[in-house]
Amino acid sequence: MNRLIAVIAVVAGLLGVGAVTAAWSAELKVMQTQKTKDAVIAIKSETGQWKQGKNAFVLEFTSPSGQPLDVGKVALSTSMAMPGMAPMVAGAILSSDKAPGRYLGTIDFPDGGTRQVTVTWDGPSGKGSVRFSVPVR
Ligand SMILES: [Cu+2]
Repeated sequence: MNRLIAVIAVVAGLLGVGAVTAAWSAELKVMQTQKTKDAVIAIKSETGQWKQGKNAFVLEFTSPSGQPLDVGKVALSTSMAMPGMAPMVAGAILSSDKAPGRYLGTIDFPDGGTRQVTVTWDGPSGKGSVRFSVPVR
C-alpha cells in the first residue's frame, strides 16, 4: 500500500492538484481526533503520520453517535512558528469523497516540525472549527 501512496503523490504532483481518487482501504490509521458538541473530526492516513513532502490523507466528520456527518464546505490549513521569521503556512487540497462527511486531502510540507492545524466547515449542520497539533516527521 505504500507503493499506492507513492503513486498517488507522484500523480498529484504531476497534476499539481489533489486529484486523489484512489479507493482507500479500511486500513487507515487515525492520526488525531477532536470533538465539538456536534461533531467528531478525525484525520487519518495509511501510515498514521505526516512526513516532509507530499502527503495524502482523509478527513472524516461523524456525529457524536458515530453517524457520517455532512458538513458542506471544508478547509484545512496549517501553520508552524519559525523563530525569527514569519510562520510557515500550508493548506490542504480537499475533495469530497463519495461517502458523506469524508474528504480526501493532499498537503505538502517543505520541512518537518509540529504544525498547528485548523479545520473549518460550513454546511447543513452549521459552522465550526477545531485545532489540532500534528507533528511532521
Ligand atoms: Cu518550518
